[in-house]
Amino acid sequence: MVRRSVGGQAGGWLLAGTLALAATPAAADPDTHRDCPACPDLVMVPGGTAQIGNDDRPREAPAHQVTVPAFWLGRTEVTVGQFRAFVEATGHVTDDGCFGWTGTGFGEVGGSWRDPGFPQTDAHPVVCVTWSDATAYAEWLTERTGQPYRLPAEAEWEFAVRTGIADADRQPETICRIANVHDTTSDQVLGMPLPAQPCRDDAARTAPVGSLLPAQSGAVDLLGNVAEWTADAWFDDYGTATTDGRPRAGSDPRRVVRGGAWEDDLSVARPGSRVGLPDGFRSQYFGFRIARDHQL
Ligand SMILES: [Ca+2]
Ligand SMILES: [Ca+2]
Repeated sequence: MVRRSVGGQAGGWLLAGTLALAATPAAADPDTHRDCPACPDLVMVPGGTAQIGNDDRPREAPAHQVTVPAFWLGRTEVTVGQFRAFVEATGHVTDDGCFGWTGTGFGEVGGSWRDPGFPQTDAHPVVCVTWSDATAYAEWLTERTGQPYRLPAEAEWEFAVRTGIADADRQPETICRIANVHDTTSDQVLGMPLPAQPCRDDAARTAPVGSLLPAQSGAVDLLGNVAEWTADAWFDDYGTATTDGRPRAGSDPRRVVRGGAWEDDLSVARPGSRVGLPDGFRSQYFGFRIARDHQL
């Protein structure tokens, strides 16, 4: 597979037309790792310090610095095929029902992760899964490999986007190169009463993971495709945020979801956007990716 990346080293963002081309399979990439043949690929997010949050948006304030150790992050969102392997191996029981686009409005569409209301292959990101389903998947990987799998903290997730995707690649006309969002494709096919981005990613709903360009770390689809459950309990702002990349625990049953999805525009599909949903919520727009500490 040919890997191309956007984003870049500090002060050296790669621009459209000068994308780095490296015919390196993911499994052979020195910064890509897999703990078992069927385990998700991991990419290393280099540690460092960055500013996250936004002072001009109450739910994202205050902007603050975080210093995050290097960590492994799932290269892709967990796929239908990967989640099916987990269900078949463990007998994990999921609940049916899912929120999404009914064709005429937003509401309950029935179905389940097996049948979310639109066609998916095993290469698509799994949807209609709860936070509990996601954490159970991570726990299964831990049991299987002996490695401490978990969901990423929201600070880790935002750090990975802000340090791995350049501002130039997150503009209305360029976002479709890196993110499956509500674009001209979904606008034409679905007719949702939502603003669409003025670009084309060729996916009306979910796309096979890795269809678009990766971030500098090699992670794909951080923004868009499916929004991603994180480890954090919901807090209304960043007032009690950690500064070392650890997730926040709390009594609120809502969990933080990041990145926006295939029905979102840049008001949601951007680094700082935070959404809190009950941990049992299932949506055509929500999936997850896994993470683990960097301790090789
Ligand atoms: Ca799209
Ligand atoms: Ca995503």
